[in-house]
Amino acid sequence: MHPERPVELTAVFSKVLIANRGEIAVRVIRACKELGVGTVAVYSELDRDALHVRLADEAFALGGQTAAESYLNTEAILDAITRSGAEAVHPGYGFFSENADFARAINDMGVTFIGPKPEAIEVMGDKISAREAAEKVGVEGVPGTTDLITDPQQVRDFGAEHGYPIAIKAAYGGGGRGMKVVESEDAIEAQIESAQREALAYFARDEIYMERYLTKPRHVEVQVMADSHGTVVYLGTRDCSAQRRHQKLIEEAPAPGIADDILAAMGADACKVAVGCDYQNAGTVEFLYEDGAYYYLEMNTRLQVEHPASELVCDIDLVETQLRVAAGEPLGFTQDDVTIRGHAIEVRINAEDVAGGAFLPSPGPLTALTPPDGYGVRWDAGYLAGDEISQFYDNLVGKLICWGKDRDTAIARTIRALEELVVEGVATTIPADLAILRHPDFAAIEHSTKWVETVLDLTELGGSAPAADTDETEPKVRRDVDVEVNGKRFSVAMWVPESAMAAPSGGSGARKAPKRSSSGGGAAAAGSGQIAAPMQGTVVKVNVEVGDSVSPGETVFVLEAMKMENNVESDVEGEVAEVRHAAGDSVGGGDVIVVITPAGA
Ligand code: MV4
Repeated sequence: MHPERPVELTAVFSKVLIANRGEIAVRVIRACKELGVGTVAVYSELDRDALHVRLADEAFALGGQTAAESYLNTEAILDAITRSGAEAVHPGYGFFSENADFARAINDMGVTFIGPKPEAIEVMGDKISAREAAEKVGVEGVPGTTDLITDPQQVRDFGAEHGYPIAIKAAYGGGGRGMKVVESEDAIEAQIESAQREALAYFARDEIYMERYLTKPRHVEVQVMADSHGTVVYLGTRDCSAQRRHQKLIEEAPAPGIADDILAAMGADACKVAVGCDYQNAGTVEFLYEDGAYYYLEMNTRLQVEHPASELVCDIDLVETQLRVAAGEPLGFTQDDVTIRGHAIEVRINAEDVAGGAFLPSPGPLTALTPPDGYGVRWDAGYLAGDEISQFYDNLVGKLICWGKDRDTAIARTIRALEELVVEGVATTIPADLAILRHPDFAAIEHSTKWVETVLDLTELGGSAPAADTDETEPKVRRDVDVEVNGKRFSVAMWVPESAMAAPSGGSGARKAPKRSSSGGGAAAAGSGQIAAPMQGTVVKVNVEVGDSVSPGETVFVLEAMKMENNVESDVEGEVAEVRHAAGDSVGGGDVIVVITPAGA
């Protein structure tokens, strides 16, 4: 769909530096190559041989292993830009993509930041000014206030007027951290305290504000694109409601089951917000959608992970367009030229072990990786077979994006392609992805942002092939299995690699494993009063003292783990006999924190 635009054979830039790694660096490098643009990769010590480095024309070492030492090392990246002579920098997503200071530093060097102006990044950088920017152009958020909460009375007053539940959010937060739900008046103080503590821990600022809490919203977002000549368009919508703990699992475009006039109004509102902050380049305006109404949430001032879903239904290469508008080209089309055709589904394949619904990181070598193909199938990955997923970075292995003439076709195709995809050496989220795609609620669009965590049962999931390891040096363990021969049962002994005992090995796909407790190794059985940490983490607060009476379901301590605060509850009625850990202690999964003597024991 590029009407009247002649194919531009002149390179938009002579050379672009990609300040990122993995899948998105590869995506940008490919787009540059197609435009005849030279590519410069940067890499950490661990990424010396990574795919993005292999594909780029040139590569500069940043040194370091962790993200902070490498891809977030401003000085090293600015130095690579200077030394490479790159004319422009693409930040990808994450890392420096939404850092106004970084964008400004690049612009000050006379180099183009492929993204919005620093001022737009700043306005959208905190939720309160982002909300005010939208209100200024008449786009409404969830009913609430942009005033900071300084007194619990403000929340009481808001509750009296709008009712409960109320969401308390971190003003300078993101990714759902620092958001707490107040179900009733008596929980106000505790939730304020908890929201502030989480906000302070993650964002080093504890300002909070409030909104009405929507109990079953869908996450619907609008892709926008703006050139430097005042043209702003939206390139359809996406639904990203299939998520767990703020990690998106599956995204689709367009947002399904929402009337066309509502989607069009949302698109128009997204463009208004973009115009209001003098936006340029690609951006995403997020909304919550519930019961036919939508509410502005925030704007992400970067290209997003899920951008390919929009590309497939709009037939527009978003990265190519980013490069062109950053180089000053006009968009060359208007809103009327944008049409949505069919349906696209993107599945994120992360190196995580979903067994028992745990989603534990599973770094390691990709001993095998065979992507699917066929009609309507796209595979965007940062790795090839033989590459390694490092524990130090995001563990996204790749994204499978499937197009279909309608949503049902796209779902069927995505399932088919996922069943073909072979990933070995690391566990992946494929079993969870399949569970979502095969679920009737997903087919019927009856899911919400809460659905994966509250409705979908992942506890029966097995792992997905941590290793098809036949390494003879690996210790073997004896395992007795029952077999049936001619209708008769025999128990036979097998010697299998130790790693195969941790999770079933073999190909990808959903696989049944013995039901596992999600509370991790060594955790106490229900009702014992031995209240353990469900996973490795840091105790942020212990709510009880020796001698206290507790009832089942009462929060006895708060554990910060996997970037979230988790309330750990008593499983019995009884009296606290021991408190083994205090706030600040690092604890392992299964460590008993509080011992409760059950009543009557
Ligand atoms: C909400 C909400 C319900 N009501 N605000 C979480 C992340 C942050 N960006 C906004 N979030 C939410 N804000 C009100 N007033 C529910 C969520 C929410 C959510 C939003 C989008 C995607 C996934 C989510 C998962 C849980 C909660």
